[in-house]
Amino acid sequence: MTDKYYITTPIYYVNDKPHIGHAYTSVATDFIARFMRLKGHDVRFQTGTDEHGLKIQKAAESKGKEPLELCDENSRIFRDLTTTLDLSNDDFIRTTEQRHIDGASFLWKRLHERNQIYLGEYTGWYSINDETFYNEKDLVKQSDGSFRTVTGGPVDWITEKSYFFKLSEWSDKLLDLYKKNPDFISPRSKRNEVIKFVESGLNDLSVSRTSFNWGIKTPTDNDHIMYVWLDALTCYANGVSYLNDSKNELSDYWNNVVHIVGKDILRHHAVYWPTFLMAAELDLPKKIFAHGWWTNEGNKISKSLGNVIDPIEIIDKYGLDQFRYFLLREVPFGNDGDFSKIALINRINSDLVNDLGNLCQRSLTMIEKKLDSIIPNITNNGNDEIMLQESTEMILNKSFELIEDFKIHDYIKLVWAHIGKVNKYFNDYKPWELEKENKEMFLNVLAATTEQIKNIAYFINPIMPNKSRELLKIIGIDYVDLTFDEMMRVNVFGNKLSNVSHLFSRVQE
Ligand code: ME8
Repeated sequence: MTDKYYITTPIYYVNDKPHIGHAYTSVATDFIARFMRLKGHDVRFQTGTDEHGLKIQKAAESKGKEPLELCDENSRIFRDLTTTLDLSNDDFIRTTEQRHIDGASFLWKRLHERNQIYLGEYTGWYSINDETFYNEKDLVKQSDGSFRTVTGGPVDWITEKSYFFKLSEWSDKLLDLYKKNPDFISPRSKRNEVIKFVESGLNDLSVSRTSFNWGIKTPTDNDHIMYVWLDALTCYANGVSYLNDSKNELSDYWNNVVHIVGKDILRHHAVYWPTFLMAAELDLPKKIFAHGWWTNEGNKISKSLGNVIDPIEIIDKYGLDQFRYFLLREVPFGNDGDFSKIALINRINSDLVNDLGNLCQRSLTMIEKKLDSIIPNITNNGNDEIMLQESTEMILNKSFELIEDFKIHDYIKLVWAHIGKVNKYFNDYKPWELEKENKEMFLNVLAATTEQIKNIAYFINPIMPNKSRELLKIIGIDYVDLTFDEMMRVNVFGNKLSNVSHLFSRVQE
C-alpha cells in the first residue's frame, strides 16, 4: 500500500434534505479517514452532492424553483452537515461545478474516441427515484399488473433517442478483474452478488438522455445530456484532477482510492464505474465497500411512511459523539441495522456512561481531590501494569488489519475490552482503600490508570473526535495531530488535571 490513501463517500442527491442513511455513510467514512491518518497515511477524504438528472429537475419543478436554485439550497444543507457531524473531509464536490463538468466531458470524449459509445434508442423501464434503467426480470410485478423496483419504487416505461455504452463487451474483463483482485468488492457476500449479476450477462447501457435538459451536455452531441450516473461517478476522479490531460499533484491520490457506498448503489460502482474507466484506458479504484441498510424501529425508512430520521434532531437530543458511537458500534459495518431509541439510549448509558465515563470520573476525581490534580508517576511496572500495556499494544498491532478490512465494529469492541480491563484493574486494587494502607501503590494505581486513560483517549479519536480532545484536555494534553505511535509516547505524568467533569450524561428513557 502506498502512503497516499484516498477515500470517498457517495455524492448525495439534493432533491431533499439529508437523513440518517447519509449521516451513517459519512461518519463511517470519516472514521476510516481519521484512522488512516492516525496510522500515518497521507489521507484525502471527499464527499459532495449529486445535482443533475430528472429527479432533481422534478423536485425543483414541484417547488416552483430553478434546478440550480434548489441545488444551491440543498447542497448547502449537506455541506453544513459535514460540520455538524465533525467530518474531516478535505473536499466537498458538487456536480454543477466546472471542474466536475470538465472531467465528466473528458471521460465522455475518451469513450467516444475509443468507439465505446454509439447512437440508438432506449425503450424500457426507468426509475426516476434510483435514476436507473431496469430489465423487466429485475422488477416485481404488482397485483394490478404494474411493475415496481425491489425496494417498492415506481418505474416508468420510456422510449427516447440515446447513446449507448458497449457494456456488454466487457463482461469477461470485469470478471477477470474481480478474480485477480478478490478485495476489489467487499464484503464477500456482496462481491458474490455482483459476480452473479455480471455472469448473467450485461446489456449495453444507455448513457444519454434527450427528454429533459438538467444535465451536462455531451461534448460530441449537444442534443443529449449525459446519463446522471455517468456524470456523477466521475466526481471521484474530478476531486483529484485525474480526468484531464494535465494532471496536478492531487492526481497521485488516484493510485489508491477506496469508495464507500451503500449496498443500493454497489452495481453502479462495481460494474459501471470500473468498466467506464477500463474502456477509457484509465486507472481503476482499489476497493469498493458496500455497507448495509438502516431501518427505523424495524421499518423501512421512507418519506411516504413519514419515518425519516433527521440526524440533526438526534444530535441535538443525545449529542454528536454519542450518535457517532452508536452508528459505528451498533451494527457490524456491511450488515443491515435497525435504529431504535432504546438501543441508542442503552449504548450511551452502558458503554459511554458506565464503562468509559465512570472509569475517568472515578480515577480522575481521586487525583483531583487527593493529589491536588497532579498526575503521579508510575514507580512500579508489575505484572498487572504490564498486562495493561500489552493490551494497548495488541490494539495497535491488530487495528490496522481490522480497519483495512473495514471491521470498524471489531476495532471498537477491542477498545472497549481494554476499557473493561482498566476498570477491572482499578476495582481490584481499590485505590480508595490503598490511600492509607500503601501510599506508593495508591499512587502507582492512579498513575497506571491515567496512562491507560490517555491511550483510550487516543483510541477513541476516530470514533468520537470531540470527546477524545475533551478527555485529553482534562489530563493536560493539548490535542495536536499525531500518529498512534507518537501518541503512545506522549507523557502524562506530572500533568495537572483541568476541569474534571462527566464526559457523558446518563439518558433517561
Ligand atoms: O444514490 N441506510 O444518492 P442518495 C444506510 N447520488 N445508508 C443509506 C440509507 C439507509 N437507509 N439511505 C441512504 C445516490 N443511505 C447517488 C450516488 S455516487 C457517484 C452517486 C446512504 O442521496 C448510502 O450510502 O440516494 C446510499 O448508498 C446513499 O446514502 C444514497 O444516497
